[in-house]
Amino acid sequence: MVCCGGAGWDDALQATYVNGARLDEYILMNRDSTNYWYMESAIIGNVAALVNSNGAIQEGYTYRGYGQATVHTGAGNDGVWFTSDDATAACSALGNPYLFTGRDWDSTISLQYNRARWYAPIPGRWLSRDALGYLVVSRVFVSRVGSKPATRGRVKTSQV
Ligand SMILES: [Ca+2]
Repeated sequence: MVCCGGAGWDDALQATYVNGARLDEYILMNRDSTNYWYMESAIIGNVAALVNSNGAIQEGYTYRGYGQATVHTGAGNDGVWFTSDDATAACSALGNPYLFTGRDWDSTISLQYNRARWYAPIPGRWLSRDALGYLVVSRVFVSRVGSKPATRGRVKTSQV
C-alpha cells in the first residue's frame, strides 16, 4: 500500500503502466503484482475509478469544479460507490498518480503537474504563466467603403 505524502523515492520499480492511444489516457497500472484498470470520463479524461480484472471498483474518484479530487477508498455501509457514506482519503491508497484530466497528481505537495507548469486545484490556479505565452486574437474593422467593409475579418495576433 502506498501512503499519502509519498513513500519516499528509491530506484526500485514501483509500478508499470499501459498507456492508451490519447495523451494522458491510461489503461492499466500494475502495482505489487496486481492489475488495476483505469476507467476515465469521456469528456476531459478524469480518472473515474480503478477496477480489478473482474470489473469491481477498487478505488473511485470524484472532482469539484476546479479539479479538487476526493478519493473514494471504500463503498461504505450501503455497498454502493460514490454515495455519501463512502470511505474517502486525500490521496490514492493504491498509489494511483493520475487524477484530474489524467494528469500527474503529486500528493506530497498537493499539486498537479502539467508538463510545463503546476496547477493547484485549491484555489483553482496555475502557479506560473503558460510557457507558450498568451495568444491575443481580435477582429479589426479598419474602414468602410460604401456599404462594404474595406477590411473585413482581419485577424491580429500577438504573443504577450
Ligand atoms: Ca456508499
